[in-house]
Amino acid sequence: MPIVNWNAFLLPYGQTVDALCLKFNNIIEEYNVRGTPPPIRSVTGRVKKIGSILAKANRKGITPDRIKEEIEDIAGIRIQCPYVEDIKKVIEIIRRHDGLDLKILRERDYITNTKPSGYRSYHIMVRYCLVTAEGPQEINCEIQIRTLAMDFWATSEHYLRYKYNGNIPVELQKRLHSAAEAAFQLDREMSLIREEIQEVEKAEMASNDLVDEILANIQNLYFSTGLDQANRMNQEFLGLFQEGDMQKLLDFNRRLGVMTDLYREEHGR
Ligand code: 0O2
Repeated sequence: MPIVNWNAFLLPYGQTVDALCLKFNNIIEEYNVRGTPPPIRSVTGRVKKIGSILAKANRKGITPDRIKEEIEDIAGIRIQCPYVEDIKKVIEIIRRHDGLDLKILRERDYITNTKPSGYRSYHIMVRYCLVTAEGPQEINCEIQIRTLAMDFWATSEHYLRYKYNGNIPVELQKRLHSAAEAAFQLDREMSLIREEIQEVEKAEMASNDLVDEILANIQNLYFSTGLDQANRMNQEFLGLFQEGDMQKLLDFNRRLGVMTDLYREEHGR
């Protein structure tokens, strides 16, 4: 039966996109809390426009009553990874969820098997189990995993494909091919210097965590010993922070802890 109410038809796809975006954003947060650089830089999602659904159905000879079953990317998630190596980590994370809230239907590796256009990306088709008022509903979704460089190339090429109605002029196609090659080289180079960048990233995360901890300890000190002591320590902290010596800040934080503990022991609180 053809779709009559598109809003009602598309609603669970939008909810699936929201649920999956939240899931991957939670994973990013988990890594951040652990102080480990996340393999995901950002997650975006979209529900295919009605016009694109109909055009795809026409192109593939899909009858209106088979759209739900045969167009598997009405819901789509795009995961951008900083480095090529991160793509594998994300694939593993998704595979660990297979059989839980989602089922993996198919995987397509357009990174090893680059498309003739120059397109590189890893696709995982999943069937997501959506919680609805009428009970669980299974919704297909395509997850595209790619690096930032691959993503930049693919979105630009997609615009050009749209502009030229699928027939990109040969000269422009050649330039796109060399741009794809440049993106590939960029990913390789970035992978080679990745460890050095991540060391700095980790140090920055640790330093931010330490500052949060110090400020919380100064606040504790204020509650235990009063304003004067807390003010003095706050001034000292600001001076040390400007110096930017991590070891001095660590020592200072330890001192703060000891001061609060001592005061509490002496005053029995
Ligand atoms: P949109 O507008 O991005 O949603 P198949 O499963 O083989 O019968 P399908 O579904 O076209 O056919 O699968 P394929 O080839 O894996 O493509 C799925 C999606 O990957 C596309 O969806 C694009 O988003 C993206 N993609 C695939 N090839 C290219 C490419 O050469 N360039 C760009 N920029 N993206 C590509 P849609 O529905 O084609 O488009």
